[in-house]
Amino acid sequence: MMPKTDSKSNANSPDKLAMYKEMLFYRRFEERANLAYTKQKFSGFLHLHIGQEAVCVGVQHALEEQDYLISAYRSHTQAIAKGIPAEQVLSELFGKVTGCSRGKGGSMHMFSKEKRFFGGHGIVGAQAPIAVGGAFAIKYKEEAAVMVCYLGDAAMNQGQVFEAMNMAATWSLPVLFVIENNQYGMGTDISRTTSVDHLYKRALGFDMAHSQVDGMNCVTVYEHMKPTIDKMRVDREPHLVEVLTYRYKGHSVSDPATYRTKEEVQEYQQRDPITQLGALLVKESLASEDELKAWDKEAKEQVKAAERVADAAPKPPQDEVCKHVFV
Ligand SMILES: Cc1ncc(C[n+]2csc(CCOP(=O)(O)OP(=O)(O)O)c2C)c(N)n1
Ligand SMILES: [Mg+2]
Repeated sequence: MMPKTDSKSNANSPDKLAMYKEMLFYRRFEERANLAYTKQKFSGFLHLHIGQEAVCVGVQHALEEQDYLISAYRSHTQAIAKGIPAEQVLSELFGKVTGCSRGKGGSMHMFSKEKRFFGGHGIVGAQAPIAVGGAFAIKYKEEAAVMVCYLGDAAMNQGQVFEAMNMAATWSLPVLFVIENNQYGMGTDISRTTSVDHLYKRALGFDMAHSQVDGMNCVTVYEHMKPTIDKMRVDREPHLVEVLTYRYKGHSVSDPATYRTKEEVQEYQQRDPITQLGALLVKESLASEDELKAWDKEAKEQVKAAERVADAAPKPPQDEVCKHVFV
């Protein structure tokens, strides 16, 4: 029904074929979600991750099943990568009872306790203190896991993120802060809101390990994350990685993204993570052009199949309305 992210990659030989197919699937998934939105199959918010696929896949290949992940609202594909079936993510978008949050969370609130995916958070930066709490639990229970906390560049200016990072560093908690620097917080360029030129420098204030990586290249992301995470499993210290990436679409479906130039978008598209890895596969004779085309067709069919499941699923019954809510 859909590709399952396997973690067979190791530092010497990343599973490039799996990475390629997964990125392709996520691209087609997001395009289909966008199409479904324009057909008014669902409403509310929709933030797409198109252009940022290499981050999600590169990180996931460096993780193990016991690891935890928490994110913001641009997280459909991160949820699938962590093991939530694509049809459950689509069902959640469509408000169906079979959605991973029983159809009550929608686009911004994917969740699975079983798959250790702790959201989907709509409040910018809100996932950081939760990640640190989760990392404390990992340490307290002596689990061999790490907590990955995705944050956007704009989230790096939220007060609670500073507090969370300070606590993670002070208490030596195994949380990996992955900053997806796509240069914009909604329509605002990062340089207009942020004092530092590189976001990894923020870690200096907490004496926290830090690094930076090209987020347009999946293999590079993986090769950076794997030793970083492996080290964290041993030393149980936090780490901040700034990942340089780019979103091709607007902030959400209602944003025409007029605050940036066409040339800027094209510049990144020339380094498209899927095209880049496809070219590498062909160059290394791991795949032919025909195979790349066939996999694209396959990915589109897999997404359509997931959509059929979501379409056929029922809406939550009326008596569900007041269940699993605080107030
Ligand atoms: C506390 C808070 N302030 C403002 C908002 C409105 N808001 C939603 S997304 C967003 C931009 C966040 O950008 P970034 O962290 O860079 O993530 P990206 O959207 O680029 O993935 C803002 C300001 C919010 N949801 N929460
Ligand atoms: Mg951003």
